[in-house]
Amino acid sequence: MAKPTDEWFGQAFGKAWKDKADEIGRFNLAIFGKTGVGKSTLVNAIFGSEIARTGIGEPVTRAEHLYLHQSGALGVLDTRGLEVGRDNAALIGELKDYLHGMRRKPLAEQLHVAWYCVRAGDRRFEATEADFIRALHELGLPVILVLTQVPRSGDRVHPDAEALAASIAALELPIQDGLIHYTMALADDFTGQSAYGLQEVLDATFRGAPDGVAHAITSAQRIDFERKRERAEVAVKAATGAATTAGASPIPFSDAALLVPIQIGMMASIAVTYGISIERSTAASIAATAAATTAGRSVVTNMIKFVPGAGTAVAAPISATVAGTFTYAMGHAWMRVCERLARGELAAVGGALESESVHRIFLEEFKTRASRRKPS
Ligand SMILES: Nc1nc2c(ncn2[C@@H]2O[C@H](COP(=O)(O)OP(=O)(O)O)[C@@H](O)[C@H]2O)c(=O)[nH]1
Ligand SMILES: [Mg+2]
Repeated sequence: MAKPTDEWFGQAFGKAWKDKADEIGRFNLAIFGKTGVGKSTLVNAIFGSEIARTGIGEPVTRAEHLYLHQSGALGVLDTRGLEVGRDNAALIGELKDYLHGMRRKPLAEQLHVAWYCVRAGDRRFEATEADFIRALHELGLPVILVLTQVPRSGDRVHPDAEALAASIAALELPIQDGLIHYTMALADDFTGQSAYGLQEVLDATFRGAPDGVAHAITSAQRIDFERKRERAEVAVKAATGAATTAGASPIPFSDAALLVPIQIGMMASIAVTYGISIERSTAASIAATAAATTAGRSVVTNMIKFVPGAGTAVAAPISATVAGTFTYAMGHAWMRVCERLARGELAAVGGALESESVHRIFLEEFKTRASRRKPS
């Protein structure tokens, strides 16, 4: 087996990342509502700003009024040049064509959920908007109804928004869970409004979407770190189990690199779940495990000294317990790094400062986890 040098490690990590991203696939969201109600702002608040910056996206129908923006595990279908309410027939017609073309494609290519946005301040909801929502439902799309830019005082939303919601509710539209969501996607310092309601929209999106895209939604969204942690822990558990099995042989210390592919797969999976790009997570994974600093010595030989019970002599075997603990600690240390990266808490990409912070955070958490884990 090749020595896990930085280059080797980076390539193996990149390949594992791509495999994992392919496996997770894509969550495709359609957003509708009148121009300027806050659709893009809401998508960005929940999924990050990548989508808005990707420009106009690709037209997906011949009539070219539907555009799909893709970014990692997320696809956003947007409309251009047609207005909901005014151009319902044309819009629904194009959507029907699109959905028809999708029918035989894999799940990751299909449209999963629609958000319909109404700006609370407009104080009106037209009959044609209700018709449009019913038409979406008939096309088989779960519709999540969102009131945008709803001012709130304490835990009381603006009475006008409540009145608007009540008038919409009276229409008994076929919407997800029968719920109308109040939201404020952006905080406003001037009026003192804070953002709220985003988690509820995300939860409804999970309920509406097929189970097969839950991992893609988890990966694409950036507000619910609890869900990311849960997914990442599944990957850590699986890798810990695999490493324990491998260690049960028991493997000689010099063959400890046998564990590395298991750990690379685990780390790539976690990076994808946290929505860290392939470039950034590859750089961070190298910085974290720092094979470079030890001039080609394996990650394992570099770090195993922190695992209680591990021999330090080259001839000493690695036990199942040590192999498991080692992998478990690595997984949690890497989760910590990915969470900090995803929250934007670490300095610029690829810079020396970021590499140093990544390495320090990883090692700290690794040591803590390795010393705390009880042998199973
Ligand atoms: N303060 C505040 N402004 C918002 C909010 N949502 C949208 N806006 C603003 O409303 C305008 C239109 O929003 P945009 O997302 O582009 O609307 P879209 O045409 O439906 O995609 C922009 O200037 C946004 O900054 C919000 O929740 N709070
Ligand atoms: Mg927009």
